[in-house]
Amino acid sequence: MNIINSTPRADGFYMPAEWEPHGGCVMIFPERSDSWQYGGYAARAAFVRVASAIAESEKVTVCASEKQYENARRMLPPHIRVVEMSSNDAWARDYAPTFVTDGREIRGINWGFNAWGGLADGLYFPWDKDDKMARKLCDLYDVDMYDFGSFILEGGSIHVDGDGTCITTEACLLSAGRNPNLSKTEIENYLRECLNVIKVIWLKNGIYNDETNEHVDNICAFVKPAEVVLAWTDDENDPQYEMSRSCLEILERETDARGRRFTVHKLNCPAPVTITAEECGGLDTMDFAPTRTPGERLAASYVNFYISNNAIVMPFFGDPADEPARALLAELFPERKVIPIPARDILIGGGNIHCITQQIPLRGKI
Ligand code: KQY
Repeated sequence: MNIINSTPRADGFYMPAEWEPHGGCVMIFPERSDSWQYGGYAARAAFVRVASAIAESEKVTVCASEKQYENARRMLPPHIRVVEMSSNDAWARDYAPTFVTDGREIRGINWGFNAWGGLADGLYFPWDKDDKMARKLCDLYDVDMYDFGSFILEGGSIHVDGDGTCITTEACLLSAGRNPNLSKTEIENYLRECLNVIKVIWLKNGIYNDETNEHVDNICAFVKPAEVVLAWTDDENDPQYEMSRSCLEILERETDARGRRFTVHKLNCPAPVTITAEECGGLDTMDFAPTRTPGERLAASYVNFYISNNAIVMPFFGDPADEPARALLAELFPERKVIPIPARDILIGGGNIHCITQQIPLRGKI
């Protein structure tokens, strides 16, 4: 693996949209007992369902610790590759490489990772194994790498349309624990250079109580250029209402990199999902303190889906809003089948299906 001392923009590489053809997908097997209840048994079963759904149309690699390797190999079907690789947790979206392409070759980007806010408001310490994963994965896939390790960014905090536009949230990218010495303009310049985009749309916020400082991938996602789904609620008494409303107002007055107005599809959230005392009882403490408290609201959103080569792999929450969400995504992606996965056990960890997956663009032209 070579480290490339320029930028994707300078070299004519860009981050493709998620619906463009994939060569594969990376995931990480969940294990830590302060993130995943009851030792992670149910979370691992849910991850296996997600990996199997994605593996119907692209090569999935699951990274597992030495301790979990045999278990992962046994639980995952044989056509899914399992590699032993250490990590601190299981959020491939956030610390696997962001891949870029020039249409012939793919390269990886290594961002700096500090567990969503470092010593300011990060979610665990240490995070050094997570931070090394992008480099290890570039080596594994034999792709050259851009090293922006001094710039803190997680993959879940950006979405691109592959046509010059990136969306993100101020709540996350301007948070005190990420890049406090950089101005908004300087952060935007990183995104332009690294993702090779022309325009960055800044939403103010994301999903209520989202512990990532409100990643964009839980609130808003492109479904095609100039067309997005936005997590929504009609309940004006829900704090999510003002947050989603603010995003809608920004999207309605903005245009994308090509000057197009956005079509916004409201994707209604499930009724507030809270963690039970029984679930909290299955979580180990972190530094002598509980990681969650009974009744705490979890950041449940249907926007956190993954676009595979032939499917939309989406979370279900056992809520009446599941089916309308499935129907909307089926309408928006008529070429793909929608595969719902019961996702409460992933949500308890603090994210969802998009957060635990990272797509790898196809090498070369199709
Ligand atoms: O991308 C994400 N949503 C990751 C959340 C991390 C939560 C750690 N408990």
